[in-house]
Amino acid sequence: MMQTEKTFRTTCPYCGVGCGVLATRHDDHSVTIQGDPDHPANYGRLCSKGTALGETFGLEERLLFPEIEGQRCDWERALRRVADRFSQTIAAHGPNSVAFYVSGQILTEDYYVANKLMKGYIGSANIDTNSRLCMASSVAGHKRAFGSDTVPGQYEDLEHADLVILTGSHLAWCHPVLFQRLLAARTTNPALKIVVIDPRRTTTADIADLHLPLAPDSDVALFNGLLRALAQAGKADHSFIRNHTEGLDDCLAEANHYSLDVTHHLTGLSKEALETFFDWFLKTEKTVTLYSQGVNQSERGTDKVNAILNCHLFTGRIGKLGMGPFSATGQPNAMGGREVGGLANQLAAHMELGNPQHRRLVQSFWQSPRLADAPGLKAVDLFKAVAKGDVKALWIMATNPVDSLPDADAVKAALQACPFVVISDVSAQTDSLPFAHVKLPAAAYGEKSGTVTNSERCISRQRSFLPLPGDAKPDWWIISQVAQRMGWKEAFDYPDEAAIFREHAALSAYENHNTRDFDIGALRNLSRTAYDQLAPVIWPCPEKGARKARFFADGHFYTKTGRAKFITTAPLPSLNAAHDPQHPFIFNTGRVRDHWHTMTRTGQSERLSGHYGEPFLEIHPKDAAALDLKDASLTEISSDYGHALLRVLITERQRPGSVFAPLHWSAQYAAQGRIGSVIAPVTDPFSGQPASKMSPVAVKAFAAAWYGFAISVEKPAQPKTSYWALAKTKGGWRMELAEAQTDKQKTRTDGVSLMEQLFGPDTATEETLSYYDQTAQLYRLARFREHRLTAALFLAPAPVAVSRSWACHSLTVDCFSPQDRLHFLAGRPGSNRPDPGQTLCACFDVGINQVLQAIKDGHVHSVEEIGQKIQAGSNCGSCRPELKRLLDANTTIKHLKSVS
Ligand SMILES: Nc1nc2c(c(=O)[nH]1)N[C@H]1C(S)=C(S)[C@@H](COP(=O)(O)OP(=O)(O)OC[C@H]3O[C@@H](n4cnc5c(=O)[nH]c(N)nc54)[C@H](O)[C@@H]3O)O[C@H]1N2
Ligand SMILES: Nc1nc2c(c(=O)[nH]1)N[C@H]1C(S)=C(S)[C@@H](COP(=O)(O)OP(=O)(O)OC[C@H]3O[C@@H](n4cnc5c(=O)[nH]c(N)nc54)[C@H](O)[C@@H]3O)O[C@H]1N2
Ligand code: SF4
Ligand SMILES: [Mo]
Repeated sequence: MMQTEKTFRTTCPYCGVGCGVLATRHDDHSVTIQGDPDHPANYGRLCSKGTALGETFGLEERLLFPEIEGQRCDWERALRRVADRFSQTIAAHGPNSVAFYVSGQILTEDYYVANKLMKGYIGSANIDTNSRLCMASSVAGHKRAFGSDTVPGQYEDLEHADLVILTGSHLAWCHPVLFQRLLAARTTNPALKIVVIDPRRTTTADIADLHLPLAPDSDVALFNGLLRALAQAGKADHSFIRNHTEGLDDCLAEANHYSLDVTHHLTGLSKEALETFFDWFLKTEKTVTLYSQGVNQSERGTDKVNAILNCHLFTGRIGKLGMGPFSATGQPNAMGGREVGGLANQLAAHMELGNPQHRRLVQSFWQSPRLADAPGLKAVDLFKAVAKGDVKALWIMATNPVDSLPDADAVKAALQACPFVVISDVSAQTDSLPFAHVKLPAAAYGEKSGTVTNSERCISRQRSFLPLPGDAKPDWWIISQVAQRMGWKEAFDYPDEAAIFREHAALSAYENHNTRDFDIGALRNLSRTAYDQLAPVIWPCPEKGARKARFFADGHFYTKTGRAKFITTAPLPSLNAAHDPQHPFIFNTGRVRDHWHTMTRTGQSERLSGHYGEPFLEIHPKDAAALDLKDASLTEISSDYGHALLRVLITERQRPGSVFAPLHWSAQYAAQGRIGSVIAPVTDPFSGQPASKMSPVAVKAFAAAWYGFAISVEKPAQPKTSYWALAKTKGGWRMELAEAQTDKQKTRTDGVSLMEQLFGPDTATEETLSYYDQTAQLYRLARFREHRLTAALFLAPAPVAVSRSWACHSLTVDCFSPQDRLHFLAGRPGSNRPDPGQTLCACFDVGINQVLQAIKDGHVHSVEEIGQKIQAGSNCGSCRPELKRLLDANTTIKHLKSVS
């Protein structure tokens, strides 16, 4: 057979680290993924999500054909319908009656044409993006201080710093390769200190020299306190402040209120901890402050950003190697979206909607019939306008607002009421799609081609290495075709994505003359071949003149005066959840290591579904005890907006009074796991970014009549029970279940009927065995086909106590002997099938019990040795903090035992 195996150089589609990937397509259509050793973001490293990319290329869940009102149709009809309905709506109600809601997960070329169509041709700025939920506060903070949305930092700064402050960032899980670079830097430079500022003790905090578990949303007070301490210690960089900044006096006057006592009082941090933090910052020139959603997603997110920037400006620690503020972006193309001006209050190429000169320039470059002249609606307001009927036609691309926006049930209702909704997605199964009048199948990662920009402003190519399946088409093509059918043929007649990129690059340079930070003029004439071969490049890269090595090193900023601005930041009056007796807990939300947002892709990977199999709520032991919540039971959280049903995870990592849940579980994977419905639609006044980390909620125990656990080879149907959560596992699927307490007793027939609800009636070739323990009320059913297990269901009055990993593993066993069947029904692993335990290392599929066994056997004494002996932690490294914790806990116990 002819060998057609081929390796493609591309970029990871998940987080903003933007790692280079080598994708090798094999003759059997499988794809293997490796880190690209030559990419400057990762130099060959990948994390668990990147490593498992090969498991997400299946077509089972893909949206492959356009649909109108649920009926498959050809592209011409679908495009025509979208174009006609948008044109008619605009003709009848004006340009602001339509809107696009797009995403940091489309490519720069897609984003550029969407923004051009809305702002330059439709003539409205009603295009906003999920970046509003993500980076908007950083954008607003940068603009206030620098006059431009410039991220001055670069990854290599982490390697040259002596102090790295991670605030509102769970780097180990959310930017794992950057985290690895940081750990490697500490190995080379043992003097490097790491401070983690996060109300939760995360696994990122485990590696910190100092963890500051501040009170939620008290960051402004903390950094104001730091600014005061810097001033008092005489740490001002006077020449930098005098020559390159303004506004310090007012800013300092405010900061001076934050004495150690006041800061201690507001942040809840001990004075010793504060003094240590201040002291390290005072003494360390090479300091990087890296921040993410704990900073941005807040009612005072923009002020938090500026409070950080103030401290760096004050000390002149900006624009130089090994120092500076650094906002770590979330999505793979969050930065590209900012470059094309994808937010409702921006114009293209880092130009301003509010600047008439910029508007003239963009319009003359586009030669467009009109140009939006006022900011459009920001995400939360956009959906409110949809609900009110002001926006009558909405096109959603590459984002799932029914899950990810706050007050998500209101978003559902808005979409339900909207006369015309178009959704472009790669998945046929998202929570938003049922509301679409027209569904458009987009090309997915691996099929699409274009560019993305990562957190350090590095533009990299995503290259296609898989054929387009079904009728799927790239997003830029879909948007351009609609634009052409709306009457703008010439302006959107792009032969390919390279042509769009050239136009984007040319606009960035157009009459720029170093007045705008974003300039990639050197790339404006790339041929198709040069575009295809484009190596990763960090902007700016102007066509003429020297390329700036670093922004702000020369003291030049993009404000009117050319000076950076100190911004006076005072905490807003607090939302103060603790004072709402109906909702006494603060609800903090975020991410887990192995899932990506609403799980449309990572949910398909068995390896990535092993770390956490269901939605959960972290709660402090004291709070759990007061509420009579037992570990592994279920809990209901509720707010004025909605409620969710989650598994209880009791942990001291959580602050008393706060609870935490991940945002990932959609209605595709859990009955009531959509936590977006619980979040209050409170936004930052400057950025419009929702405060997704701080909603007041009530927490109570869920009274269950019974709990269940099921596994199956085929995907089970969604049952009608109060609780269920579905996850992929090796050989099939697993599901957790529970039903609310009723008067009805659990009976045998309930088990059989639930089994049938989930898996259908058993076929002639299948045999169902059951086991019933009347006293303990345990009920177990298992279905076999020949020697293999096809499905099983365990029911009990308390959370089902069988090992999940062992049960799941049974799906892959070739030969079930009669004795194995009995063992299985008894819920116990046979001695020939040890239980690996919960997945700890997703890269090599190593379970917690395997690690514990290796420790117990005395084979391993360090994280490195665990890697050498059983591979865990030796690839992406994001489980290393968890390995270290296991090692510490278990070697200490052993040591104590041997002493006693
Ligand atoms: N595994 C994984 N990685 C991802 C993603 C994913 O879905 N999964 N998504 C990507 C995207 S789009 C984004 S935006 C990034 C997000 O990356 P991060 O911002 O690092 O992740 P989060 O978990 O949202 O939140 C970070 C931390 O902020 C803390 N926090 C909450 N409130 C406060 C506060 O008041 N002050 C401070 N200082 N901290 C607080 C939370 O406890 C949490 O640990 O991750 C990216 N990477
Ligand atoms: N409570 C709470 N809510 C949050 C957050 C939080 O921390 N807490 N974080 C917020 C943040 S930072 C973010 S970034 C958002 C993320 O939230 P979303 O953007 O809603 O989440 P995703 O699951 O990434 O949605 C992307 C969708 O695009 C589809 N898709 C993937 N690739 C393509 C493509 O190439 N083209 C098209 N057309 N579709 C594609 C996927 O199948 C999926 O349906 O969530 C926000 N919401
Ligand atoms: S850190 Fe992981 S998810 Fe982020 S880009 Fe790199 S491989 Fe992808
Ligand atoms: Mo994000």
